[in-house]
Amino acid sequence: MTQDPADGRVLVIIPTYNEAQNLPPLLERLRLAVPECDILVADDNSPDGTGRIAEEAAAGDARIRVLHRAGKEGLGAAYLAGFAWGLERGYDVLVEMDGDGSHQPEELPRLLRAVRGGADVVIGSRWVPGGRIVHWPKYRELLSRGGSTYSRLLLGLPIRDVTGGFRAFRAHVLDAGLLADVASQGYCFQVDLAHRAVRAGHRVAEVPITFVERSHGDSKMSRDIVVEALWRVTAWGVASRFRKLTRTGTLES
Ligand SMILES: Nc1nc2c(ncn2[C@@H]2O[C@H](COP(=O)(O)OP(=O)(O)O)[C@@H](O)[C@H]2O)c(=O)[nH]1
Ligand SMILES: [Mg+2]
Repeated sequence: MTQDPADGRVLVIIPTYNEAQNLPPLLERLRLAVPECDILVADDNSPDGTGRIAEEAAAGDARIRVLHRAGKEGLGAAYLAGFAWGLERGYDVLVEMDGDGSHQPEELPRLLRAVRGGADVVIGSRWVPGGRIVHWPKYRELLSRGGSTYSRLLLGLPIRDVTGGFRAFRAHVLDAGLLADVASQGYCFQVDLAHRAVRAGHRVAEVPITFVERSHGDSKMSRDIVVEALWRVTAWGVASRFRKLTRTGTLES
């Protein structure tokens, strides 16, 4: 019998910037919820000492490793470095998970089950039936729902939670072709990956999650991140419409 990738080695990548209070309880919960996974913390030299705290956790658990990056370069760059680290080491499944406790480790087995069920990419989704948000301010909900709907319609994606960052990928999805020239830095990195995965013909599934807003520290969401997402998604949407039109010949005659 061939081994299913989801029964293989799983690497959970956690990007962190100033998550000193959130990281230790998260690592404990993750260890309990998915004892067999390895964990990579990708820290951007957090001023609050998150990198040192991650090292302390790694000293007591051989399955935790820390990628120290020179400075804050955004979520996308931290994930790209984490993916490269995991792919070099032959992991079968790579998981994205926030370091502030919003993504619940106890729900990760459900994502991994969907990988085992045949999906190439599994998105933990707030906006499918059964998905929930807890303690999120109304403006964040509206921004997130609006961002997902805009991206879904403009890019023609069969995905409800396009911006969600709790995901599991079969390793083969994250090949050099898929990741070539990814320039998105902030949260539109997630839209970018979803768009690329759908265009490459991978099977993308969503499973409902309960997203719990952080109780410590600050969100790194900023106006710049929203503006980046808006202009990039709009540019991709226009480009893909243009491609469709030229394919059908409507622009050529
Ligand atoms: N390494 C790294 N992690 C980041 C960066 N920006 C955000 N993060 C992490 O990405 C995750 C999600 O960020 P968060 O601020 O909670 O975003 P929100 O949930 O949308 O408000 C958290 O674990 C952050 O620490 C960054 O520039 N570098
Ligand atoms: Mg958060």
